[in-house]
Formats: sequence, structure tokens, C-alpha cells
Amino acid sequence: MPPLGPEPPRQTWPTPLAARYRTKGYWQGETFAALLRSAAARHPQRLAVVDATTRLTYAELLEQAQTAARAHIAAGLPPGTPVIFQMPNTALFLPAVFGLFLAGLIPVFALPAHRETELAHFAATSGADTILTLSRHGGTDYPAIAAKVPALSRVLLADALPAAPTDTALPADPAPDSVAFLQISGGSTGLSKLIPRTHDDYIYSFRASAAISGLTPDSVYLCALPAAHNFAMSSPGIFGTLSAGGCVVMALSADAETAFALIARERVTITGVVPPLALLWLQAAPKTVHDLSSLQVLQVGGAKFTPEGAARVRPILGCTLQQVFGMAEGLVNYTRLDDPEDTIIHTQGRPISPDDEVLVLDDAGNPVPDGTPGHLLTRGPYTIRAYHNAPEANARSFTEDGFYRTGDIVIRRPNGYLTVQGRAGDHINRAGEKISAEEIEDHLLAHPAVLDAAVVSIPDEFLGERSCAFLIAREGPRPKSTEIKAFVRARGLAEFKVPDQVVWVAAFGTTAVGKVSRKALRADLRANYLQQEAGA
Ligand code: AMP
Ligand code: DBH
Repeated sequence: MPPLGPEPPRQTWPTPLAARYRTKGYWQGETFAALLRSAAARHPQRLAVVDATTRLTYAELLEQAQTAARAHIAAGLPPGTPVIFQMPNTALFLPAVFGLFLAGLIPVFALPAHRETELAHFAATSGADTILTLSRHGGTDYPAIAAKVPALSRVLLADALPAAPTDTALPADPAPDSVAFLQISGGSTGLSKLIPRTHDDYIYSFRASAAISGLTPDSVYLCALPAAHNFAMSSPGIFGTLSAGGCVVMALSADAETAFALIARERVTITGVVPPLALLWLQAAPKTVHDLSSLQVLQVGGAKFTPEGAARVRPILGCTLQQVFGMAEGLVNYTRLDDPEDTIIHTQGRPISPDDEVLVLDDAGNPVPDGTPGHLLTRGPYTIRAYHNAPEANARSFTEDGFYRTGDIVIRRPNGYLTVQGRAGDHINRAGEKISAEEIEDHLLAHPAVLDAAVVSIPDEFLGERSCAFLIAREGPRPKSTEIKAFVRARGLAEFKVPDQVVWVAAFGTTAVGKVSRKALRADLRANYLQQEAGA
């Protein structure tokens, strides 16, 4: 019998749609490797990426990426092999990721916040036995985290790759319609799914995004969010900036002091942040000693930015706000830079592509009129048709005709602009980090003192939403909430998944006669809690 490993990642669109996307020029048959080679050939001496200590031109970026690729090939990693990629925001991120592309390897993008439990899940679902990461950096011991994952038998350090002979041949470029990498979904139900993105579809999404965000070779993009997050990677993010010939500035931290110092030093023109960061920056900006006058565009996305926050961007920072509503599965919406201020403040934009198909449906699946909230479904030239290795999630998340159910509730205006109203699902959007209630409940249930657990989102002034774990205790002493949090943390999870709040309850409501859905239960718990808060 052949080994029962995961299937290699694939992503295909129905032939007529694929033909249409090519005819219309969205899919140009370009690969990541070709994109870097042509950028380096066109403007070798321009700056491609800088961080606090390093500056690389496009020629140097290409050369370092080629050196890394040769090391991977000499190490015996054949093209098509998945490699978990966990790198903080340093200049080395770019030669490291392009090193994988040039060697024909398939990055699986973990975030620096992920810990051994998440990495083990990515290894199992992708079939990866190799991780590419960095030596201890910024207080995090990445190799030590990787060492806790038995499935990851090979740990490669981007800052200490073995030297390979310079005549090591690089493989031919992969097919442009093949999967270039796997992105991570926010995990709306259960564990994160892997999102296969092709060269064709992803390059289209960030090239078109670069045009929408007005990027030119003179643009300087500050990467303040984790570079592997879809927003910072492609909307237009680091790849969109390189595709335009601009310069990427990597910030290890997104706090106002670090970011403002880099904006001033590098004359940053555009950056993207989540709403809580935007609010912190708006608070800090009037008092800062740094010159922020180079900043032309502040992008805000990942979670809903309130109109109150949005209205303060231009008066305080003197730049244009661009709202961005996107998802790693594909569809990204932007307010356009020349939109009326009212549109910029009150909507989350409209899709990138004329061929993004958007449906807004009621619970029964019928279209609602513009102006009425409904479920957002979409398909198009850069929205996936299936997750990797996830038949059940695929059955839930995609319609028969290939629309992705985003789980978001939106209002569509007649001009196609969307306003996000909320979510149909049960995940928590904690400052743009998505947390699956189910995933955390499973960890809580592993605690010997916990009989039952329900994790819900609670509105939070700063985070947008915070996570609250309602717990029913077994007989015996009730652990303190700090102990519960420490228990979840010790299970090797990203810190943002540790419940912000723990509330012990005697029972989960009185409606629980027979089968009650977890969804209804979570809604009840949230409503009761908020009522009590209001009464207190
Ligand atoms: P993910 O699936 O992890 O890539 O997260 C994508 C989800 O983030 C979307 O489906 C929305 O729920 C949420 N999101 C992203 N940007 C925004 C935004 N600007 N406003 C509201 N929600 C957003
Ligand atoms: O939250 C997201 O996933 C997101 C937000 C803005 C995203 O994937 C994007 C832009 O591309």
C-alpha cells in the first residue's frame, strides 16, 4: 500500500473560469521566482528591504535567496516539498521565503506567535517534516519551539544555512497555476485550515492591490503586522511592494515608538495595521518627536474599525485612511484612495476585481436587497475553491457552485461597497487575531477540574472583542482563573488564544433541554453576561 500521507496541495478552478481569468489578464503566468528575477534585473540597485540593522538591494535579495535555495537543494529537499515557515519581521524574512520559492519548495506560513501545538497541527495537515525558522530573536527561542514538535525532524535556521556549492543547479520554475504556498485560516470552527494559493491567483491579488493602494517604485511600506499574515503579505503588503519596485521596512514590533521611529528614518509612505493599533498610534501621534509627514496612506483592517476611529485618521495623521476587509481565503475589499470621506469612514471598501462575484444572502440562502444585512459569499480569480486536506470543512465552507461562505454578515451598498456588520460563526476576532471557540473549548475540557466549557467573544473597548471562557466545574476545588490560563498556555498555544477572562457558572442556562446547539448556548451566555454587566 502507498503511504497514507497528505495529498500534495492543489487548487483548481473550473476550466471556463480559469480561461476567463487568463483572457482578462488577471492570471499572467508569472511565478514568484520569475517575479523576483525580473525585479532584480530591472532595478538591481534599488533598496528592496530594510530593518533596524540590515539593508538589502534587489540584487542582494536575489543573491541571498539563491544561496538559500542552493542550501535547500544540497540538503536533499526536492521541489514540491512543504516546509513550515516561521519567521519574525526581519529583513531576512524575504531572502528566506524567496529561497524556498527558488528551490520549488512550498512554504506553510506559520505566525511568530504560534507555538508547538499549532506547528504540530500544520505539520500533520501539510505533511511537512521540515521547518525553516530563525535562531533565538527578539526574546523568542524559535528552535526550542520547533524542537518540541516530534513531526518536525528537520529544523533549518535561515540565519545559519549550511553553505552549498555555488554551481548547485536550481530547479525549473513550477507551473504558474500550481500551489505556491499554504496560508493559515483564522480557524472559524475547530483548528486552522490550510489555504492553498497558486502563483497566478496570489500574484494577481497583490499586483492589483498595489495599484489600488497607489504603490510606485518610490513607495516605502512599513511591515508592522506579522509579515506572514495575509494582510501584511499581500494587501498589498510586502509582496505588493516588491512587485511595484518599492522598499519594504520590517518592524519587529508594531508599538507606536518603534513604528514612528522607522517611519521617520525611512520616510515610510504606507503601512497597514489592525484597529487597536491604529487607535494607539492616533493617541501617540500628537505627542511624538518623530516626523510622520512622509506617511501618505494608513491602511486599517483585520477587524472592524469604528467610524469614530476612522474619522480621526486624517485630522491627526494628515494621511489618507484605507479600510481593508480581507481574508486569507481570497476576497479583499478596499476603500479607494480618492473615495469620498464618508465612504472611507463608513465602509470597508469594495472588491479588488471586476470578476469578484459577491452574494449577500439571508439564512435561507436567498439574496437580500442592498442595504439589508446578509451572509457574504464570494468566488473569483483569487478566492480558493477548497481548503487543503479538509473534506468536512470544504463541505461546510463552499457551495456546490464554488462560492466561499465567508461567515461574515455584511451590508452591500448599491455601488458595491460593503460594511461589515458582524459574523455568523463563533470565532472571536481579538484585535484581528481570529480564535476558534471550539479549539479553545477542547483545550479547556482537558483540565481535570472542568466539566464543560463554552468560549465566547465579549465586546471590548480596546481589542474589539476579547475571549471569555465560561466553565462548569467538576466536584472538588475550583482552580483560580490564573491557573486555567496557565493550563491553556502550557498546552503550547499561541498566547493570543489564552482566554482573557474566566467565569465559573453552575450550569449553562435553563434552555438546555435535550439537544441545544453550541452556537445558541454561546449566544445565551454572552447575552446573560452582558445583561449582568449592564445591571452591575
Ligand atoms: P482570516 O480568515 O483569518 O483570514 O480572517 C478573515 C476575517 O477577518 C474576515 O472574514 C472577517 O471576519 C475579518 N476581517 C478582516 N478585515 C476586516 C475588516 N476590515 N472589518 C471587519 N472584519 C474584518
Ligand atoms: O483579516 C484578514 O485575514 C485580512 C485583513 C485584511 C486579510 O487576509 C487581508 C486584508 O488580506
